[in-house]
This record gives sequence, structure tokens and C-alpha cells, in this order.
Amino acid sequence: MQVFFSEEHRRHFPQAELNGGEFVTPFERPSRVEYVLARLNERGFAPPVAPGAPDMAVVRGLHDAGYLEFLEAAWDEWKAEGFAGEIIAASFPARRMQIARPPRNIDGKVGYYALASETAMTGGTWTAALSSVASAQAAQRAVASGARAAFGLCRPPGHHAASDMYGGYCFINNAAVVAQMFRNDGADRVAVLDIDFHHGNGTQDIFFDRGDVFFASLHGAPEDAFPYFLGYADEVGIGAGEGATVNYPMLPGTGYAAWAEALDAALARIKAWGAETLVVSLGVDAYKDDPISFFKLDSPDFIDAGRRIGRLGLPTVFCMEGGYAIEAVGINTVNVLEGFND
Ligand code: SP5
Ligand code: ZN
Repeated sequence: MQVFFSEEHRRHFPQAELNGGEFVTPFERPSRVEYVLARLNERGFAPPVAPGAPDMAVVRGLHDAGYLEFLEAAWDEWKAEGFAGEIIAASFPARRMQIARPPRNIDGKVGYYALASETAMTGGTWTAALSSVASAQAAQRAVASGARAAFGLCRPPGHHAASDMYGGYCFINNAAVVAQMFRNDGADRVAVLDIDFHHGNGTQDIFFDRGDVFFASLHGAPEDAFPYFLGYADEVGIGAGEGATVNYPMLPGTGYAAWAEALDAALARIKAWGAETLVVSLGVDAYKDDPISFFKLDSPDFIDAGRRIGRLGLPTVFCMEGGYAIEAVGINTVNVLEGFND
């Protein structure tokens, strides 16, 4: 399986994440991918290939124009305002406030476009986000050209990013872009399977009213887990999208038996729906020692999960999402890919 990866991810390395009222070193850090690269190499995968420039037409098709302009200019505007720190959202349009009017002031714009304040941006964030989606796109092209599967080792991740919102460490929705590219290439029905511990709120939101892209997510129940405000089982899509979204929220302490049952249910739904191609949002934060999550999967479970996904028999693009137990991230990620290859 070909792996696509850009060194440009390093340009995104904020020093701060707001966690429990303290600033900590972000859980989503550059070293995460070093462990994945090391394990891929150890376990016989071919060296990763650097992607070319991103295809911005697809990105612009899914993301709001004002949002993309904001991401590109945010750092310059933040500096011009005289702020000394990293970009961190502080003021949000909450209930009954204006959501149709982005403010002019950069501090206001940051809050307008953020869905959470834990994710800081710096001068290199936009470049890194573009390189991340470029890796996803290169993986899609490999599969569109006939490969059974490919892996976009994306960093920063993407599944929390909606058309016009960043947060949860995500800026551009890589998996959504891949799904759209398969549609543009002529696939009538594309499925996104999100196995990251966190609900893929951005992906769900982008495709919620569409009947051509199926979205299935296994995640920590919103009552208990970030992003808190989406991911309930009764969210099933709307309009043409009704029935093309399925959520499997699970409680703290969930182990592999229950998780695998949800995975099988999700895969059965994807199959019954008639998906022609599959995009996997591959987070490995369902791991038992993940520092910000509460499922109890062990490393061998990820091999089994990969096998089950592989048995669907669909052309598949994997996009890296979360996973913060740094050393195990490599093992668990490669376990999924190897299980899939079995
Ligand atoms: C891509 C991805 O996995 N994003 C996850 C973003 C989660 N950010 C907020 C997490 C807050 C968790 N706080 C729990 C601390 C437990 N020590
Ligand atoms: Zn996650």
C-alpha cells in the first residue's frame, strides 16, 4: 500500500493547547507522524511519496470561501493587531447571537470560525493544512488509478473541520475532500467510515444533506466526549441525505467487543447502501492508553479492525486523523493497514 506524506506538516507546531484550564503542549504534535513513519518502514511498507500541490478546486468546493480566506490570512492579521501569542479563539457566537456576520476584527473572526479554543494556529498552519490535504488527494489519485488502497499520512488531521469551522486540531477536511474527488471521478456512491475516537462532526456536517456520500462514525458519546455537540444516534441525515448518516456513540470504558460490534454494524450499513469506494478516517485514539480518550482497544484489536474493513472489498483511501499515545500511534496505525491487507 502506497503512503503519501509531506514534510510540510512541521510548519504547524503550536506551543499551546488549552486543556483543563492550563496551557499544555498540544497532544496533536509533529512527532506523532515520526512514529507512524518508523513503523511503516520497519514493517516493510515502501517509502512514503511526497504529494504535489493541492487541488484547490475540490477544497474550495467543500469549504466556505470566507473561511479559507480567513485561514490563509489569519496569522498576518493577528500579528497586525499586535497580538504576541498564538491564535487562540476566545469569543464565540453562542445561542441567539449573529452567525451570518463574520466580524472585521481578527479576534472576532477567530471566534467566528472556531468550534473550540483548544486548537492554536501559528504562521505555518495554513501551509501545513494544505500539505495535509495534498497527501490525502495523492492517495485518492493512487486508488482512482487502480490501487486497491492507499494511505494519506495527513497532519494536521481533518475530520472536525466543517465547511466553515476549524478546531479539534483540524482545518481542512481531508477525508471529505477525498470522498468528493471519488464523486467527481464518477463514483455514484462513496462512503466515509470514521473510526477516530472523536465524532467526525465536520465530515457529518458537510454531507448531512447529501444522498451520495454515506457517513458512519464510531465515537465517544457526545454526552461525555469532545466535540460534545454532535454525534448522537438520532442524527441520520436530512433531505436527500436522510438515512445516509449513521452514528455509533459509545460510553466510557467501551472495549473491543462492543466496539467491533458497532464496526460490523457500520460496515453492514455501508455495504447495504451500495458504496463503490470507501474513505476511512483513521484515528487510533480508541486505544486504551490514549491520553484524551476513553475506549479500551488494545493494539492487536486494530489488526482485527483492519481485517474487517478489508473484507468489505472496496477500493479504500485511509486518511490519518487522531491518536495521541505517541509511540503506540505508529503501531496501531500500521496494524489497521496490515489487517486490511491480509
Ligand atoms: C482529530 C482529533 O482526534 N481531535 C481531537 C480533538 C480533541 N480536543 C479536545 C480534547 C479535550 C479532552 N480533554 C480531556 C483531557 C483528559 N486528560
Ligand atoms: Zn480523535
